[in-house]
Amino acid sequence: MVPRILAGERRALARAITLVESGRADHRAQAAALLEALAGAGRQALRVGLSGTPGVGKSTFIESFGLMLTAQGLKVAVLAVDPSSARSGGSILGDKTRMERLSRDPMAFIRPSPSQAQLGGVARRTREAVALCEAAGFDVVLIETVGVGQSETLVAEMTDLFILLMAPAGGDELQGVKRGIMEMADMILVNKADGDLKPAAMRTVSDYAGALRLLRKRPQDPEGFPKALPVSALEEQGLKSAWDEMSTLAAWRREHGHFDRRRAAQARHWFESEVREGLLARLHRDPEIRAKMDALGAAVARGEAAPAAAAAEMLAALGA
Ligand SMILES: Nc1nc2c(ncn2[C@@H]2O[C@H](COP(=O)(O)OP(=O)(O)O)[C@@H](O)[C@H]2O)c(=O)[nH]1
Ligand SMILES: [Mg+2]
Repeated sequence: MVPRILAGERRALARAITLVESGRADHRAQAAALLEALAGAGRQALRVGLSGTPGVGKSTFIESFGLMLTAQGLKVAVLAVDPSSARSGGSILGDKTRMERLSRDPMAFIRPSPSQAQLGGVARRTREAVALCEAAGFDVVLIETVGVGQSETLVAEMTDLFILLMAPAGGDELQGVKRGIMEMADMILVNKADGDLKPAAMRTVSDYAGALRLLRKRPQDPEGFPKALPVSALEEQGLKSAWDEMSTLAAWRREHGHFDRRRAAQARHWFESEVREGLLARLHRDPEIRAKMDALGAAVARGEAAPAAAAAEMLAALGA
């Protein structure tokens, strides 16, 4: 599998992603070995996170932005983090039809999100899918997420650039964007800057530009960043400028060490959450440990053991 992935074979890549998505213990071991073997190639893509509320135009944007990139000779992979898909099951089909041209582009690879309810599992399979796409030689990996719950933080924590896609707002309201999300954004793109919506979009751009200036200056941003820019995914306007700004920002961060520092911190975070999840999995799976948990839990409930002492005994049994 390794040489075929390194050669950029899409079927091998798709199968490898299916492997990392599996929860089976033997598949986990195979996936870990595969990722280890591929890491040696040392390939790196620009990882771009894209978030925005449903209907803002994420799928339309990814299609036209992706096609603009492949036209420049760049290989583009698209992954999705969609914690709602397990419940609604609806967004995958819509995205596929909306990204029809990009999905037929030989320079592009699109992987719809699997139905998986648990956010922790989504994080792991996405991080691993990103690593697989990088090994397969993609230049840009776009990770789309719906702006709900923790999924934005999760995507921001696995990407080099985090982009917020917004719709034109009426008046001067800032669409109730949470401050935390504004602080995570490396760029705000106001979509639908076309037709009747164009004046509102331009006003919204200056509102966000103002709001971004008021936020604390971050060390990972050069002068003038983060920026707010208008785009039209539908009419394919402003996409090239948006890409130029992303490239400028990424190049500056590379030059000043922020890029590698962010990746190093992310890798460490990834490692720590793997350990945490592995320990939790043992609590749930290992029958001996489960039996001990049940016995100690019952003793605590009966008042025969103190919670802290019982927890210490449990942790000792785990070797922790
Ligand atoms: N006018 C206009 N409409 C757009 C633009 N981008 C997307 N749309 C429309 O907005 C709706 C939602 O788009 P979609 O890409 O599915 O949004 P998503 O839910 O964020 O993925 C669709 O009807 C699109 O045609 C744009 O740039 N301009
Ligand atoms: Mg969509």
